[in-house]
Amino acid sequence: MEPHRIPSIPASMYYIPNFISPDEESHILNKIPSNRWITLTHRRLQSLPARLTATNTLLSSTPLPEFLTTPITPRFNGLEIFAGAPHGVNHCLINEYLPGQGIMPHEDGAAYHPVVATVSLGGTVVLDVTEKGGGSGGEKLGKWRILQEPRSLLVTMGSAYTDTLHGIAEVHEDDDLNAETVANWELLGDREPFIANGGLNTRTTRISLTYRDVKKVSTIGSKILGRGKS
Ligand SMILES: O=C(O)CCC(=O)C(=O)O
Repeated sequence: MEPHRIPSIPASMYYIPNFISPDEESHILNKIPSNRWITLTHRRLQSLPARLTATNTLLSSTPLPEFLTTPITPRFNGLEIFAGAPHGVNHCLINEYLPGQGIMPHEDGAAYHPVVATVSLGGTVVLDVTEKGGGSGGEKLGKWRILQEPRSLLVTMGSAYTDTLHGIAEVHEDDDLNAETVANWELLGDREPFIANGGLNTRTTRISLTYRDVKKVSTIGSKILGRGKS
């Protein structure tokens, strides 16, 4: 993973362009169920195999559907991304963002093993990463911008997971994109479109697949219904 490490950001975030092929991207986009969207005010999402309970438990004995695992999770295994995770990957959040939609700065928190792997599909977007405040309010907090191209993989772990917030601005265009302002500029698959467009990215619909390992898992609900293994 070392060649993919994003410099200047707290350890560690990694960016891999073209993690999946255009055909694989189309296949996944076609397989996303059209009837499972949960509509929020500023975006819609699907939580698979199930939403977490109020106590951050994954109540399911169903594995992730095939379209979310093949070919992606064997590639995670090859890179040992979730090697230290108790269950490997057991959860995927599918988020859809139309132009002008985003997500408030937040952290992913203690419900998950502290590794996140995000595959981007469709449009390009800037992810804003901010150092968490120490409380006094006086200190200058680190800020970084990560450009996520379609078919790329972004991995966050370590103090990048525990000590930063991430969010996506609700804009129609990301501007001022260049080597000075984009932390993963040198790692991008293709910088030319942004250079040719004066540092501008015009947003189109983007779907992200956020893979994580939920720490607390219970199959009790399915056992009560008689579908458990034992
Ligand atoms: O869509 C993304 O890249 C970010 C998603 C995210 O932050 C989340 O699901 O917690």
